[in-house]
Amino acid sequence: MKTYLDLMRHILADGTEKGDRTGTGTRSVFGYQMRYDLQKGFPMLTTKRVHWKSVVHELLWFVRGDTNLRYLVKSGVRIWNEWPFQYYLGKNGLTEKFPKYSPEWKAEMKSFVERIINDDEFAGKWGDLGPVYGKQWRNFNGVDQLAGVIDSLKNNPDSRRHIVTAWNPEDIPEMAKAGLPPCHTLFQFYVADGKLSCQLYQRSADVFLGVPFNIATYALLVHLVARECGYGVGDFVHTLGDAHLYSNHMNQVQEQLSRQPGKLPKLEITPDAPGIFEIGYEDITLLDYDPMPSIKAPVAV
Ligand code: UFP
Repeated sequence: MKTYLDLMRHILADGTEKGDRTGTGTRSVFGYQMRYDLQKGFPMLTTKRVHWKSVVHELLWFVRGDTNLRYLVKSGVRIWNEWPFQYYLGKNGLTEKFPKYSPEWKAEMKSFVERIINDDEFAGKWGDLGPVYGKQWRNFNGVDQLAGVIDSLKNNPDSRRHIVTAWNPEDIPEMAKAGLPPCHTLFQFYVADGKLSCQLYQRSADVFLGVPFNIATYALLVHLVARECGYGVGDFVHTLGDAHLYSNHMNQVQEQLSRQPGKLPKLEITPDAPGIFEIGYEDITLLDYDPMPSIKAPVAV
């Protein structure tokens, strides 16, 4: 994972100080590309712990076309909670009663999550995140892009049109409940020598917090699609638009850069597991993942 550390070094050396939507401030470059050969191991960061369980559950949630928070919170994944919760507080005139990150806010979040899990009507109303990734991948204005691309990968591997886009301009205004328009904007598959490669265009990249997670998600997607189509795995090519380090992550970045990358883990999928649309969490295992300890950093919101 030296590739990832090189990106951090590049931003520190050649980046520009730049303001951003969150008011935090960043050091940023525009346009950068990384390449991970998936034959050489699974590109999960070893210089800090990345939360594997969230990577797998979130990807399966996208792949199934689910856009409701319920599956994630039932699986113990919290990464999408904040925005729908804040939206719920806002719509119910509760934003001032529960100041962000206060003990009361945390307690209210806990009861929000419990109601999403236990109350069907509540989950239907407040757990639905709107037209996020799952919707666009499986039903972009009626088109099942993921099933279509899998079909074309099997039947017309040389095609140069194996594309899935999450960027649906008409739906962007409806993404308030999810907080953000899609960060991973578009991906393309490529088949050569019986191996499947994938390139992602990510419009905006929080290099310290978001990118390690994004790399793992797409590496896993390549494995799942390759298995579905009967190919081996090739490269994951990660292309970034605005690649930034937040100004309040700089100590963590230095800590990260002081660590030596270790051996990459391996991905194992149960041989008789069902296909990509039915496969479960328990069928997907990361072997020999022995990272250095996690490094905490504030999320810019
Ligand atoms: N971000 C990522 N990866 C993700 C994701 C968000 O790096 O998968 F969902 C970061 C990028 C940026 C912020 O720092 O979240 C999104 O803000 P904006 O919409 O202003 O680009």
